[in-house]
Amino acid sequence: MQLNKYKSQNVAVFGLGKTGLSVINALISSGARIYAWDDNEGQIANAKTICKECNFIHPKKYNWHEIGTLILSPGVPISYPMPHWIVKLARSFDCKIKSDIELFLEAKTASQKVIGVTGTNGKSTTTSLIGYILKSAGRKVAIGGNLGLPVLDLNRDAEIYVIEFSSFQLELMNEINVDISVLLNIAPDHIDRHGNIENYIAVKSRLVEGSKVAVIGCDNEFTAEIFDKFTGNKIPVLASILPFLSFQSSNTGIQLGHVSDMKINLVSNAENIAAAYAVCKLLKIDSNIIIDGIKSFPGLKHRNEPLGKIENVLFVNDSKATNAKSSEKAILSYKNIYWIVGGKSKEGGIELLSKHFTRIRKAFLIGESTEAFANTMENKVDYMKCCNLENALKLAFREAINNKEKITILLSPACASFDQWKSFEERGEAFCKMFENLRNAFTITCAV
Ligand code: UMA
Repeated sequence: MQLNKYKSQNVAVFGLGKTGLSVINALISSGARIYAWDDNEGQIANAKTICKECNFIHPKKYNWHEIGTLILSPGVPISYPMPHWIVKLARSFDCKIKSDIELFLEAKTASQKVIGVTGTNGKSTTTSLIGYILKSAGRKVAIGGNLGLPVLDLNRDAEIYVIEFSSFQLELMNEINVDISVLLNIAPDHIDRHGNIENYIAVKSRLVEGSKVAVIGCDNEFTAEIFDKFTGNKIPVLASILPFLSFQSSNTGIQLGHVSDMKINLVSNAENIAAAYAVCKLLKIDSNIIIDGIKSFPGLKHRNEPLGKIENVLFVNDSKATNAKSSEKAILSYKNIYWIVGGKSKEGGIELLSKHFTRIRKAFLIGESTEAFANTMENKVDYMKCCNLENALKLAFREAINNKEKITILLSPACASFDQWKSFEERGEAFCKMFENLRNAFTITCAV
């Protein structure tokens, strides 16, 4: 992306992860002068090797009167629990604070459309599904944002951009202007960053308010309320009527046929599918192309991802389920579940899942949340404390293989991974590897 507005301007960039590096790259090639910093020395050292033209100087030494804008990374807190020191410093000099997505929105042409997707759960899948369908319809599309590729790294020639917005990114933005917004659902998440659920809801609503038309999931009490209050163009999507997904604006409904026609799980993806359908209809994509796209979409890794079977036992990797609401979707997709659960718990723990405990044959508890989750399960569901994922998988498999019934071993932690892993991806990859090893060992044992 060319950021011509910043040619010959002095711009400060704070945070030198994926976002910061993409911002520097775009600004340097647009002729801006960059002053860059990070709290982590290793990140500065890394950035120095990548970007020779940048000034790596501590912000306290900047001549702030000459710096027009500070570009902040989404991981740097702007308000809660308290504004980061760089935020206070920039504000004391009336320096404008912006996000990479604002730079992107300023630079794109008027004919390039932007679809913004947010919500607590399902936003990466919905973003990817919309992109997948649009691509299959022959549209020049680019997808990115919170799901991985920073927006300024996206192909500049796309006709449509599908961007996943996190609450961190939305909080940073002064102005939001997208063609279509998608708000899927809201459940308590990132409360340590936003202070309380009300602030989190307010931040998520900003995408809806900054769009020409909003597609809003109405199965959820928080988002249904946002739908009711929003006075702009809006389309409700209801995923609760299965297998017919109601698309109320046209009152037509879409029929997806039998669940086995699809690669992704219909139960856990109903809302994502309904929202993607609504967006693609708004973009005037033919219904048959949309439905073919939905059916052939392979899904994303770590999201209710079936890995394979060993005898009567199905293994499912849902490592992305970092809160209870997200795990609920996977739990509702199977019966006879051996549930591997736990990690760094979110507010409320797994209390809201108690009503589904009848689907759980046994829980295998891992991580920091073990004692708290054992208390929630006491006298309600059989459980075993396993300490870590490797033990849990071995113990679950040993019991499941001796059972004649069909069993699903489901890793759906309902927790963040940071107590034992670097990320949910690392946790999911480890689970996939353990499954492969188990399958190989099992095949060899059977062959002998
Ligand atoms: N940093 C500081 N001081 C701080 C906080 C961070 O100096 O107080 C520095 C770190 O040392 C590091 C850099 O800031 O060098 C990291 O910036 P960042 O946390 O904003 O991370 P990026 O690498 O830029 O990745 C971000 C998103 N990360 C976060 O929002 C935390 C990525 O989302 C996103 O994929 C990427 O931009 C591209 O858009 C990840 C995420 O975990 C997947 N998102 C959360 C979620 O999905 O729940 C919101």
